[in-house]
Amino acid sequence: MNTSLFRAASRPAARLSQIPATSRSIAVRRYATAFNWEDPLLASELYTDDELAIQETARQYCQERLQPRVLDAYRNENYDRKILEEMGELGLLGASIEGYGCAGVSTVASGLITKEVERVDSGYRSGMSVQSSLAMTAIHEFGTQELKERLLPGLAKGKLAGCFGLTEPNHGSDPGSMETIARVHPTQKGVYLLSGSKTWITNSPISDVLIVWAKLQSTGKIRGFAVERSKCPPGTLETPALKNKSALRASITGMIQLDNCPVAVENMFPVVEGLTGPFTCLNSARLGIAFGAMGALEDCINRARTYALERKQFKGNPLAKYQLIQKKLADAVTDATYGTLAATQVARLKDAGKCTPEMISLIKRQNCDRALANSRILQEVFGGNAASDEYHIARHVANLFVVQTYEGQSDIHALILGRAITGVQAFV
Ligand code: TGC
Ligand code: FAD
Repeated sequence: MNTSLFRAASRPAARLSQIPATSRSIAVRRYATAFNWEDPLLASELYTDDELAIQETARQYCQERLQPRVLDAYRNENYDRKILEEMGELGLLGASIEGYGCAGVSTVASGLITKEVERVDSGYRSGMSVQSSLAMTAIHEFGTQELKERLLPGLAKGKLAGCFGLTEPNHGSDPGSMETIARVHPTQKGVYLLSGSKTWITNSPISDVLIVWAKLQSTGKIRGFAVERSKCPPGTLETPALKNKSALRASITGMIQLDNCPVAVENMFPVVEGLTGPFTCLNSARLGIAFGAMGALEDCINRARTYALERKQFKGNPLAKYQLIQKKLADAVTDATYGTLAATQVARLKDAGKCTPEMISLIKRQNCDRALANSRILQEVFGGNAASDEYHIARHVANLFVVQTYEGQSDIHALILGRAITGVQAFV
């Protein structure tokens, strides 16, 4: 018998009245009087004054400059290239990078920017994320000093546009099997020839700097290249747009086709090898998406609530009076609240050097899944009017399907988590 445990259990417990008043003082329980449905658990109290000011700047730009353009952009599948320059002017591009003309803000502030952009449209957030988290992060983390100094300031200002080519027609969830190759130029010293094709690449048709991940023919190892369009001879680089998308129509998407495209060895990332390179950039972009998806969901909530208060059915009652409608709103508000808090916590951990990729998989998956599921249910509040694009809800629903798919489809993130939980690899 464990006698010490037995003795501890038989010792009389201290009466609460014997505990010093300071330890038990919940003298008067006070509750705030007003519940704020737009920020139910007061996430804003977790942000610094600077972070709140940055969010406000981003929100003002997005509501005043992007929201009025989005319907036309979506209808005509037309991405306005000037948006990158406008964002650059405000310091929204590569915002968490220090130096090179970037703002150097916290990961939380960067997430809040993403949330405000996606509140308008996931496609606008996509264009910004690819420029910032994927193209700029790749150069910042892995490029030579010369590449950083030459390319980052132009990307930060939006004067240069960037993209990130990992996915191929035959390899999406499994980029490790990519077929794009880089071989040493047979006659020119210090030059690689890149051949292969990448597909579903955000920004590729307008990009000046294309980050391309390819296998070295000599070693079979994946390496990253910053391909500069202006340096590619005619016929070696094509970036046709993929038109008639059913979602993400306010962003521009295309292919990257490389046919013995010469790239100087100085444009190859010198140190990083294997999937660690692209996945390091994806960690940053996936964290941004976890915030962004909550912005899109909050816009759906706001619109559905307004509609439910204004639309009357049965004896002149607003839809908002009916319990089934209230439940849809309660579920969505709850998920948006939890998702925002979780993303904030992971962003703080990232700045403290305590974040793991699995944490990011957890919030990318959960926030995208919940944003998609709730937006789809909130769509029902609009009845037939949901079919009109002027109510904006159908656009968010269509977009959120893609957001749940790119940067690792949700089930892929479940398998990443499953591997971390069990120690058993599902991908082999
Ligand atoms: P696995 O064996 O797991 O890993 C291979 C190597 O990579 C390292 N690694 C990571 N490093 C840093 N961060 C991470 N998150 C990492 N995950 C893995 C790992 O340590 C290993 O290193 P080493 O040195 O041992 O070689 O690789 P796997 O082939 O088994 O991978 C499986 C899986 C599912 C994890 C992976 O392939 C995956 O995540 N697939 C999803 C693909 C994806 O996310 N594609 C995104 C394309 S870009 C995009 O969609 C942009 S859209 C943007 C927009 O428009 O907003
Ligand atoms: P697949 O890999 O063929 O997967 C199809 C389905 O099978 C998915 O549901 C997946 O979860 C499931 N599946 C696959 N493997 C497994 C498994 N082992 N176990 C269980 N289920 C599995 N890529 C870039 O590189 N850069 C970009 O800028 C970019 N932008 C994009 C923009 C848009 C609008 C879109 C639609 C895509 C973009 N992508 C980009 C590509 C995106 O990352 C891929 O579509 C995504 O990674 C999924 O790959 P896939 O489409 O080939 O699907």
